[in-house]
Amino acid sequence: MRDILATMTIAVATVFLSPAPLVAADDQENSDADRTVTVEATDFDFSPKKIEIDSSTTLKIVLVNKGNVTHSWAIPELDKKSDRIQPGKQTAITLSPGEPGTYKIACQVPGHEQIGMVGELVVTSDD
Ligand SMILES: [Cu+2]
Repeated sequence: MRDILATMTIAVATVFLSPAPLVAADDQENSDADRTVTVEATDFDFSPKKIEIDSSTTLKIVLVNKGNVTHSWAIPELDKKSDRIQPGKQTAITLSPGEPGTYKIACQVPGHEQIGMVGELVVTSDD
């Protein structure tokens, strides 16, 4: 019994002392992504603007708002959009494009796309 308790204590301690950052519930939900890309939103641009993936890839986008106004990251053609987030906040979305092609990325806050807050997701065939 003592040994079991000791083992459990070590296991719990390991979880808490793990150097990996604690992830939010959203991240755990989407932990099956093949690739994670952190996109910084500024006023009024994305970095990176262009993302290239293979059509079999499940992509997770972590959007970090480094600007001074609300921003989002969306691919209307794939019906995928992040939450609109305040300056200093971040959010995540996961997508599996499937079909090769070039998809337009845009911030969906009114007016931002029109002043160039756009990007491109290039999905290449994996065969
Ligand atoms: Cu924006």
